[in-house]
Amino acid sequence: MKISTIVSPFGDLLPRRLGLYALPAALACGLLLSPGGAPLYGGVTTEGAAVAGTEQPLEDFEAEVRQLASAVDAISKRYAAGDAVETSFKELIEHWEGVEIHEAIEAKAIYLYPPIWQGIFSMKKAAEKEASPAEMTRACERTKGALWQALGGLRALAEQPAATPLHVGRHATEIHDHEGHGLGVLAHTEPTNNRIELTGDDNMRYNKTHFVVRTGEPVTLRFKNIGELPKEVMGHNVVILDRGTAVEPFGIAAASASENDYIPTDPAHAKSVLAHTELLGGGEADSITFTLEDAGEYPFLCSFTAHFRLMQGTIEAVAAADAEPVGLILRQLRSALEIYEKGDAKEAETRVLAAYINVFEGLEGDLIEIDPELVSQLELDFNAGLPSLFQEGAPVSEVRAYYEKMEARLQKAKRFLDQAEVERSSVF
Ligand SMILES: [Cu+2]
Repeated sequence: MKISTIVSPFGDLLPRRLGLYALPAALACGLLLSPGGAPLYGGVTTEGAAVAGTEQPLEDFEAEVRQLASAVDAISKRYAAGDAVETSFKELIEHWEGVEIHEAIEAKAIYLYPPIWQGIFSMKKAAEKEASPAEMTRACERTKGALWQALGGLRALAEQPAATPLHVGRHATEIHDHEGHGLGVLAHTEPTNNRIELTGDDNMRYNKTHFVVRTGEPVTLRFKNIGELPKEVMGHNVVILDRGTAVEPFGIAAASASENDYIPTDPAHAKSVLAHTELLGGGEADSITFTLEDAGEYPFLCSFTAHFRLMQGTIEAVAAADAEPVGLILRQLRSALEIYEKGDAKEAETRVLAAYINVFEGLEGDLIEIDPELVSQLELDFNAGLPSLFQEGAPVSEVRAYYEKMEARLQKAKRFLDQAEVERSSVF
């Protein structure tokens, strides 16, 4: 959802690419080209190429990045001259949220997304604390660098769409940074429909490791072994254990139950098994249904010999009230905070991003019509505010204070959404 289409006084009246930013584009070409005419940041040269799944040619994205970069430069200049830049940030954010490349990154390469927000946020922060012009310039360079990198990332996608499985959508599982390092499994939270879709592969990986379901209602779990290897060497299953069961001793005991497809039969371990799929070879699938009566975390694992070391996760059962979207986001953010306190800033960041992509994005559409500024602020919170604090290694008290502000904004969003729901239902 693009904020500028709502906020911009031009609305949809002007074709954005042709009209709205034509002037800054012309200026940008002058500002950003080196004397030889080559783009300073390494522009796109792939002519006529388009990112798989979008109709948008890369040249259009490049033009958009130039316009954004020029807007960033303008802020830097204005700041150095001592002029107020507060409204410029609003415009810059609206500009960024309105361009096509924004949408392409969101849909195709989400790992390119946070650095841009972080850049914009660092500019905003520099202004707020009245930093030196040099510091503002650094923040501006950071933003521009992230924009050009994003363009480069999309170009790479366009050039090898098949070789790099980077497509990241709402049901995405794993995200990577631009060097291809995994940023972790992106499924810590999703609005639950009590349906679990899980795959296992020949690398001994589940595609997801965390699910949220509602207590007291049937859960359907569909599991597929998407590998090619036979069950004898790379069999996978999903075994759901009772709350509090230690995975490691269970997994070790299960290894000696090969005659029973690795489901232990001794009473001590058998009583921990709440449900399990068949043991599957490559290409096979199985579906099971079970109900978790009590709230809490239920471990699951693949019980094939030693697979639990890589293949395990948790199903979190929550009361229906905690399963509504804002409740889910808040729980997820709190878990990010806890993880951060334990020293894993990277994982904390991943959780925040997961809450953003898996849940908040789904609310944006309704919320944007009610309070676009609130949405804009929350976009910043998710993509830059909280992640920046994690990256900086900010004191826990500061992170908590930020979370509390964010929680207040999310509660406000929830009130709006609840109100809208009431009004909607009273129409019918
Ligand atoms: Cu396995």
